[in-house]
Amino acid sequence: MVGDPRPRLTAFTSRLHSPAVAGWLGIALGVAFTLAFLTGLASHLFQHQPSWLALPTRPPWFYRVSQGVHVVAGIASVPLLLAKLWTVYPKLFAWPPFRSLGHALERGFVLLLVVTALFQLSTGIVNGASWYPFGFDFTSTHYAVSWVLVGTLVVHVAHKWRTAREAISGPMSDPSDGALSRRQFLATVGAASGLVVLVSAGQTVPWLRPLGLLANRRGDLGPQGLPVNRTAAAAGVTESAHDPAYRLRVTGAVRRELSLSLAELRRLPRQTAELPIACVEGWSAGATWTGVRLRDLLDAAGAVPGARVRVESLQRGGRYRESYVDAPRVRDPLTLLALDVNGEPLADDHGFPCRLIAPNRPGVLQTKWVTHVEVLR
Ligand SMILES: Nc1nc2c(c(=O)[nH]1)N[C@H]1C(S)=C(S)[C@@H](COP(=O)(O)O)O[C@H]1N2
Ligand SMILES: [Mo]
Repeated sequence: MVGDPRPRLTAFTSRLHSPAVAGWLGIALGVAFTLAFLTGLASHLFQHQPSWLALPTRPPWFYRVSQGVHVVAGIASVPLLLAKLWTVYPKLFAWPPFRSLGHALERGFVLLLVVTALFQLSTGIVNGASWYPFGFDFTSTHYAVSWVLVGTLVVHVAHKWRTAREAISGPMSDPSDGALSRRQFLATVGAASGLVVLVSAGQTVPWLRPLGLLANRRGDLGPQGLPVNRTAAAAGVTESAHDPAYRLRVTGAVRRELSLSLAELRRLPRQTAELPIACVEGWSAGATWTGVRLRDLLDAAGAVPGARVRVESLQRGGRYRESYVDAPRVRDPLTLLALDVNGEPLADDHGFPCRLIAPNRPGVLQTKWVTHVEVLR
């Protein structure tokens, strides 16, 4: 078509580049992104609990489900976003690029939306694979960009609401001329989205484990039927964990400090709790833990009532060598310093000689190789 004077948009002839297809995909993406944002916000608050916010200890599995929804919504969004970008890409070639200041602003917003959406999905997926090819800190950047994405999304939805509603309200029947109809295209994208969820959700949904082709971890693989995040060797604690001089110390706002050897710790009354480890990287697994209740230990030390604690690991460096336990979790009968998992003494990689396990809490805060509990007022 040399010298064709028609505008460039006519070069895109597929009926799939239609407002109705874009509208339906937009709705699906809107739902998925909203779920991912809300559960991501929850995860942020659980990991960086502000002092004014009490986070419930029940149900014990809440964080596990919330984080599972977060990861599944993100994974489901990948085919939806790619399809949506393909549907609307002729618009990227619209000519002239800007008709007015308003139009320039609108295109700027769409560009920001596309870039932040691609950024969130790609950083989330590489985090799930524990792979950090970028130079920035994952959690804080992923969290900050989520606000930009949501802000841009709100503007975009407000702007497109009417057009999309009109586009999807009419019947969507295409002539059966052999080319893919819009219905078939949407069904295919929906199926692709469902399929990637099915083959990856096994990392967090036990009955989908056999299908977990793309699952980054399987909840039942690893020593004692439980995945390992950081091994004892990687944390540099193999020796100190087996040192006969190991003590669990309870200090701080207490009437008498405790210093217990492993043998003494094992002689204390024991309790059992069924609790999951729910890693922020998207895998989770339930286990049966047996050990000493944190509150019993604090009572034995005569801790001040209503105390929080800082739990410290034998691990010398690293971000997750310590964690804080808020007062409701300290008092919760399910919060243990576990010595056994699934009926055996903890494997080195799961935190031997003792690890924290508390209800409704992200995996990053379930500190392994615990040696010190500091009672805070
Ligand atoms: N001391 C210490 N404890 C830690 C970690 C760590 O790096 N160091 N990783 C945490 C993370 S991110 C998770 S998901 C859980 C995993 O526990 P597991 O390896 O026993 O499954 O341990 C947590 N406890
Ligand atoms: Mo984790």
